[in-house]
Amino acid sequence: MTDFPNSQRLYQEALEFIPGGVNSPVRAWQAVGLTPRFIVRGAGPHVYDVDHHRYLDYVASWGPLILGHAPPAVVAAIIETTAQGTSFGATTPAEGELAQLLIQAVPSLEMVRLVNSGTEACMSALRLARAATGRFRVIKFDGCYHGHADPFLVAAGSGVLTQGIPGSPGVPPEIARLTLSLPYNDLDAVHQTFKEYPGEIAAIIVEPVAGNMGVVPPANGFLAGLRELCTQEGSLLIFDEVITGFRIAWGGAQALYGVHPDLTCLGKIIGGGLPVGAFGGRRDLMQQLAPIGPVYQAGTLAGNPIAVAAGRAALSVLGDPESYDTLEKKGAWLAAALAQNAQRRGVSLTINRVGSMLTLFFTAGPVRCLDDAKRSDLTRFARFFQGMLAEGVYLPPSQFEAWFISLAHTQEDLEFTAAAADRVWSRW
Ligand code: KE4
Repeated sequence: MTDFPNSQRLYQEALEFIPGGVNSPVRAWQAVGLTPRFIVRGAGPHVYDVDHHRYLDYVASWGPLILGHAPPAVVAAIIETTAQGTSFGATTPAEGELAQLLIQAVPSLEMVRLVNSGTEACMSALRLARAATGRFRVIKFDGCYHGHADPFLVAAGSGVLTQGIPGSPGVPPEIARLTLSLPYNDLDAVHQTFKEYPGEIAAIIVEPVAGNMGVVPPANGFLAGLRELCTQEGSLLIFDEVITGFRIAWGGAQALYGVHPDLTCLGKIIGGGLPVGAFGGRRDLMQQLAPIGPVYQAGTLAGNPIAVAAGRAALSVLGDPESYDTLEKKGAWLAAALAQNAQRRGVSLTINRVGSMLTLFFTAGPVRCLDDAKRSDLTRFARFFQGMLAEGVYLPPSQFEAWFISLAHTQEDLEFTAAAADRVWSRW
């Protein structure tokens, strides 16, 4: 797995035409110090690079591919739909069918609108929450990612309760300071913030299981506490379920934990690997959207027939009641085997897992928030990534991301993964 001349050549070429040679920063593999492998094919649990190496894939396109790569039902739906035309810019029967499926599955959804990405979903949900409440401040949590719209590219202020500062050049300070970024799982900080800004907070947006600082589950009572505070303060609770939606349960985190938000953002799995996002929730809120309401939101390819067909096909396979029990068993087995091998080899790590999403943090832990996650040994993480790649296992190239297990990963694949990790750690 160390010979990859074509990836090296293609990367040098790509650097000429695309910033960093990639269309999304994490794909540049900067955190692991290797040339990114150019992937040309996926099949089941595997991806193949341009130098003909095969890898067991735990990136899963950052979450969408819960069925594995190129599942036959999804491929067939895409081919069949494409033959009828690729886009009409008009409403289609399939959009309504996908909307109804999402509403039936996700407990708090009464209405839903399709968009093209998770970023659009979260950006639109926040605009709607601000319009509906007439307030403009928003609470988010350090280490949670809600796409790259300005209000979310905010670093936590110097003090826990202070206003946000731009997390990227180009984000106006006027926008950033309306965002208050607090420690994840810290309900007291949320309580204090509402006291600091009474009547000013439009919404709390939260990943109900964090995936973007690595996997960090909600502490007992955290989500219920957010729900209670929003209700009593007249603010809206937004669950960003772009990762967790249909990943950790058919109805997402809100079904698993029994806490219902006012608005939900979806993406990834609901597009079956094609660009689909969605946001939805209470009917009284969603009916404030154009064209029936004053809150503007739109999209040329929103509800695209091919993307909708891929999403519907994927969800129809995933809807088998056995799916989540199977995914839970796969996740539990792999986490236990990795933990056992790490302990045997004297490697200090913390494994956080919810269902088929997990992260190995190279720190003694526990990891309950971004500050905990940042204690991870990033050099050890990079060595582990490089070692696993050489063993034929393709992990997310960042300590602060999640591994995703699919229904295509067999028990043999999981055993291979645990054995590969053991071989890597045996050389430390
Ligand atoms: P997109 O705009 O990338 O479709 O979705 C943004 C988004 C929103 N909310 C959550 C919880 C998310 O995880 C994401 C996107 N996730 C990242 C990685 N965890 C996508 C990978 C990338 O940026 O290339």
